[in-house]
Amino acid sequence: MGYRVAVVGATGNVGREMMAILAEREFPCDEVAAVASGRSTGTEVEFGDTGKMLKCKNIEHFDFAGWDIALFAAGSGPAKEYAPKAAAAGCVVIDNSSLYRMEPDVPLIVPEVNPDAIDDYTKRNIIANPNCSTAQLVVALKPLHDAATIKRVVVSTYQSVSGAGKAGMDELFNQSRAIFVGDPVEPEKFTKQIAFNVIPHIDTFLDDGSTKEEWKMVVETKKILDPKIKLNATCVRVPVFVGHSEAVNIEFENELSAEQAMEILREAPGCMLVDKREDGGYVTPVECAGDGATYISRVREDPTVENGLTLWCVSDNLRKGAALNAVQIAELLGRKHLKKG
Ligand code: 11C
Repeated sequence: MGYRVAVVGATGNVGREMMAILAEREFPCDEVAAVASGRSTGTEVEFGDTGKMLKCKNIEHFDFAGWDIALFAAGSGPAKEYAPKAAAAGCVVIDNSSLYRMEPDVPLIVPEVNPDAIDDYTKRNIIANPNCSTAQLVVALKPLHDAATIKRVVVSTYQSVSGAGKAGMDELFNQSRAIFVGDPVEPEKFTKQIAFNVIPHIDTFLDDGSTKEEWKMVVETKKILDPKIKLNATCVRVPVFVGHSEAVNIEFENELSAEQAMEILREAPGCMLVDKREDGGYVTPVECAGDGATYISRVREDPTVENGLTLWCVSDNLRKGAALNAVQIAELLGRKHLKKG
């Protein structure tokens, strides 16, 4: 016997990836429901590449009783309204929005990093999925932290437009075309032109001059990996469709050579080291799109600090940064708690 799984936000970028990944990984589902807003009721979505079409059900009338797991990818508004209802009906919610991540009684999980934190899921019946830029970062940091204890991280991100949903992808496409044909460019989703440009601003501004995306990287890394780690982030939107990249500078308590770090990263769960130290011997977003690993390249010592390393990491933000991590959480939940299948 398998699980009954509802995907909430099934028509969005992340919801569609959730469907694809459930099918690809042969998650033991007896039944899958595609759930969406009233606007999308009746819209058909494919369950992965199986040819099986699911008609979207309206979230307003969906009864979560009898469903084991709900993967929410509908944003904070629907998560606020419907996740507690689903949880109260006995369905475990794995939510991709930022709403519950920092609640002390909601586990925030990256299975390669803090799998045991999932044991607290019963407090609310809600588990949070981290922000995409945090997920890939902590996958890369965890094995290095275990080896030499990280004190401080300085990270600059290069985040693709798919992080801003389908509207972000459409805006990059339409602006690129407009520039080629000489039409005017009018930013809508982003604050400035994104085609052939970079924008040092993701999410809202906070009082200290940082952005909420940068704040999320700080607090989520602390919650998932270690509250003692100091982190400074600059988050930048770049004209890439899928795949977030990060330039990461790390200061350790103890000595760790680049050679030792590469040895560790070669074996670390979720990591794929590609570091040939030659032209093209590194990974870019185009190559990681559609894949689940966090690719790590350009590992080198930083001679300006004691025990410092710098590296480059890239991952598919819709997969490890969102849908894949959520399905991995569901698999972990199944293995540790909701045994079926
Ligand atoms: C972006 N990281 O690239 C964001 C998208 O808190 O889950 C995901 C926002 C979040 O725009």
